[in-house]
Amino acid sequence: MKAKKQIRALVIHGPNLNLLGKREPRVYGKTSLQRINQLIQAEAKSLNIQADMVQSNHEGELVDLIGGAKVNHYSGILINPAAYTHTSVALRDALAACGVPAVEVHISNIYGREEFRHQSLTAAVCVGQVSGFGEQSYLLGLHGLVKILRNK
Ligand code: CA2
Repeated sequence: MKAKKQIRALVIHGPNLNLLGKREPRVYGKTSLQRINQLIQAEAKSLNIQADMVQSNHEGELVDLIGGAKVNHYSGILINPAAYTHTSVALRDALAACGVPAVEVHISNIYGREEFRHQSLTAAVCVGQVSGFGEQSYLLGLHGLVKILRNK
């Protein structure tokens, strides 16, 4: 019998998420990005999958990471596009074309904030979105992504 290929998830953090835990704790909590990555890594281990984390403040670099996911043998993407959620046709096009499923996550509830955050250009080309559960949004999103990949 052929062994099942291990699921590999690429976790992408968008612009300014490197500031987590250092500024605006009332909106984004006190947890640092490093701690969030540790939590994701622990969850990935319990799900028996591999997860690699990256953060970039640069739109083009994010486009390249998304576009390279499939050739780099990732089975799916978990992404917090941060401010680019609301502005980036380039990220939307990259997600639509990348050939692997993506789940969008947000720490804050973007629908309970300023009106310009209510629109996500990227969510429609993702398989789902999790918003408003703090750092737990990443873990919930990872579970959703893995469920979709296991049912494939
Ligand atoms: O709630 C989220 O996860 C967001 O994606 C965070 C973005 C925001 O633009 C989105 O509307 C919602 C902002 C990320 C910047 O994070 C910071 C963290 C600490 C201090 C300053 C910014």
